[in-house]
Amino acid sequence: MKKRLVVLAAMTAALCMSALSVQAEGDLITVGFAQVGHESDWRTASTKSAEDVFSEENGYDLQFVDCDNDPATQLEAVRGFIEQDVDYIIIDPIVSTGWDTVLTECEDAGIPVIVIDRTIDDSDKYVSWVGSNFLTEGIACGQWLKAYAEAKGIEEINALVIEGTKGSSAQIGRTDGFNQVAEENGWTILDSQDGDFTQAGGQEVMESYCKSYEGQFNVVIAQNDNEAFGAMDAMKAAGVSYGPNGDVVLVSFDGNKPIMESLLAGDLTAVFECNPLAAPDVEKVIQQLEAGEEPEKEIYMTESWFANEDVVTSIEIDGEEQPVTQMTEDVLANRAY
Ligand code: GYE
Repeated sequence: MKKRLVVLAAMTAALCMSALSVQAEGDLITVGFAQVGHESDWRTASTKSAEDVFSEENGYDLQFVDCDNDPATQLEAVRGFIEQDVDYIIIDPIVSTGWDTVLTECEDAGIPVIVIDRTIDDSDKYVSWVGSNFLTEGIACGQWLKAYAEAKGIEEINALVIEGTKGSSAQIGRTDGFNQVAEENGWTILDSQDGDFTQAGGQEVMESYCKSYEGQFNVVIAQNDNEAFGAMDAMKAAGVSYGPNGDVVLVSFDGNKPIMESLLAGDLTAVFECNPLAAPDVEKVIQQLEAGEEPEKEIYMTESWFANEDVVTSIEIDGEEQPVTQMTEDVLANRAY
């Protein structure tokens, strides 16, 4: 008899628990995230940031689609989220145009869209954008190079640029920002080609640069970390030395741990950070919407500039003096990604 009671009690408890968890699941906020792909260390950090923030534990059901760098797949993913009637849609737009129709569809379905990282430039039918100022990153790179060349007595700049995915706002901003400073200073940009933000792409572009511009270049600008790794492999194979002790000034954008280790080791000369940990700010936007508040339309991530040497300690951007941090063991140990 006693035993039966215990079993009964246990069954009742189990029933209550499962009722509770059904109820809890019903309360989860469903978020569809159309991510660019998995092309780089930056992207991996961005995805992890979203998975950490939009976890079940935190009250979310994250529907994640890796769009494999294909704009058509990304539009399909967003339409899939509309069909699923998710509560919110996050888009990291592979390219910055071609969005108005699908954003109108989201609007008609009453699903708020939050844009993360790259920008959408042909529609404003989204609630908020959270990301980085890519133009500023490009200008920072240019201003640093100007000060570095002056300090090192480098009289002529003959640069090769390995661009990120063409048509992405990250590529557009970094290219425009750097070109602006290059023009002001009469630098020569020998070539500027698409490395698609991947290591293989960076290597391929650099291999062809090493053949076409042998002995003619003294600066390589890789628009992300992974392209910089690819460029290093290509230069190594071609017998070109790079970094603060080499013949070629090598810089990258992003600043994930692996490249920061290379910066400390003296393989690169400088790195211009782009912070991938935007998901907590996206969550704030969602929580504001849940509370019936109106979030900011644009939210900028903060980022810093890093160099192997302490030759240039600050640069001026838009009239503001910004520090350039020398990479050390300590700085590296404190990096969040
Ligand atoms: O720099 C690159 C990634 O959109 C800022 O995309 C992002 C860029 C980042 O693939 O590594």
